[in-house]
Amino acid sequence: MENQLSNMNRRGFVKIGTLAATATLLPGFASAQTTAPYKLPDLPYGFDALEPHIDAKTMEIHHDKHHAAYIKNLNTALEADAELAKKPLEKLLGDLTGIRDEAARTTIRNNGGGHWNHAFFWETLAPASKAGEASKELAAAIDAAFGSMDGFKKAFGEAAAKRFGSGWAWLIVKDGKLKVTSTPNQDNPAMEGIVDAKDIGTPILGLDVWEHAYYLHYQNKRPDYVAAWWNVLNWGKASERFAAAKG
Ligand code: MN3
Repeated sequence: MENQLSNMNRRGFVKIGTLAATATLLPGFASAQTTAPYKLPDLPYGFDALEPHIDAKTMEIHHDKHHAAYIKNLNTALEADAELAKKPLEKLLGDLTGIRDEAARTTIRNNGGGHWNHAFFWETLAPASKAGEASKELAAAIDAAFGSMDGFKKAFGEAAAKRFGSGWAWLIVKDGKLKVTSTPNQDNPAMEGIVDAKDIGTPILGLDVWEHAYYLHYQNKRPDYVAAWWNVLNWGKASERFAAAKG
């Protein structure tokens, strides 16, 4: 359904050639503001809640400095354009090619993507004691797509390890099926016309593989960070997102 809507609007966009809003493939956030100016959302747990898998200092710098900087830059760009500022972030990111000014488009791509991806990432994590399990439906879809949970973790870990430089590994729903992919920088699976068509879909999980996400504790050992991440993955949230994406 969501995908059909997206295709329909994409055709509409091409046909009428206006800034018509495309359907967003991004789930929203319960506590998020819908339009600018954006504020840094609180973490849903303490900085040290993910220890020893993700250390407190990394979480503090990642949230208070990196995420805060994306928001500041995003707000600055939107202050300069009242029309863009009225659009919800999910719509801006889903229709970046509709932003005519190249500088604004680049800033919103990098910093709007940075804000959205990090807000999504914090909610993707949970203390190990609260990580839970995949719903029956999500577990069955993982088995169908990857053969087993281990098969999924292997595919996801490879996507995370092979992403050269900075970026994200994703589990997305595309055409009703689960798929692993990755994007560079702060791009995400809603950026139609920006990222490769094969990477477009509704995100269920996202893993930040920028060095700032792990370097203090793991240094160059990105695969160790990815392996530890499974311990603090919020399966309840992933299952909710999957149910919503499947409609
Ligand atoms: Mn980050």
